[in-house]
Amino acid sequence: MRFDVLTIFPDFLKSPLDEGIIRRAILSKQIEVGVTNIRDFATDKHAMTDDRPFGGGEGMVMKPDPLLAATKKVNPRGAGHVVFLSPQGRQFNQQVATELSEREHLVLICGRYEGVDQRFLDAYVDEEISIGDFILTGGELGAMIIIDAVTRLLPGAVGCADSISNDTFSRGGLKYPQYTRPRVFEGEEVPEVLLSGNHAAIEEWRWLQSMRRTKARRPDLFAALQLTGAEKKLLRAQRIL
Ligand code: 9D3
Repeated sequence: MRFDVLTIFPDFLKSPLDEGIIRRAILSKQIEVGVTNIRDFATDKHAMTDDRPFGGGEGMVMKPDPLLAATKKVNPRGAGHVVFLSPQGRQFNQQVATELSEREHLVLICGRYEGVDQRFLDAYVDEEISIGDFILTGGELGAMIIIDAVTRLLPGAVGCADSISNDTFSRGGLKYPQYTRPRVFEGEEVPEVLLSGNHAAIEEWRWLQSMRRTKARRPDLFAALQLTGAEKKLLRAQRIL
């Protein structure tokens, strides 16, 4: 899979692409990541990528022509899926990550300033994606989040397939609490069941912990769980349901 990021701050992406699973995915050619400086495609002598809004008002707007030239450079046949990172976009989540992971080429366009000329968005952007309801200074970290979440879904990127199928959002509940050595930390013991060697008991304890947590912290996820009759009975016995 190939990602192309268009940005006026290419260095923003450098170090997160050079660590851990993403770095390994690049080295093993699972993914290719191109980072393109939009400023290199500016046409005027000052290499301006933004200008004042028609109609007046605060802030600057990204000019459409440098964005188009940069987009044509990385996506000459228009075959890639072009995403504009924007607070106005559809909200990114695990489902969107899965969907994007089925594409061969993603072009991720990062805005700065107050926005991008609408004529570029209308003609060359397939969809706008927001990473959540908070205000960032630009789309670069959003693009990085998409690269990160999508890459780990690609076959072979994460060590064992198990760690993906056990993910919070694929099973529908939050992760149970985990413990490692030492057995006593600042006077606090590890829950006894985890030392029992009784794997059925451990599995049930973990599932109940997961359900308790999900209900307390993410009532929205808890309400959406598809529970069997036996599971509901267990939850009632524990006063979780
Ligand atoms: C004072 C700024 N704004 C008025 C409320 C508009 C605004 C413009 C540009 C707000 C943020 C930004 C920069 N943000 C992004 O480019 C961005 C973003 C975000 O801010 N939140 C969540 N997802 C994304 S994806 C891109």
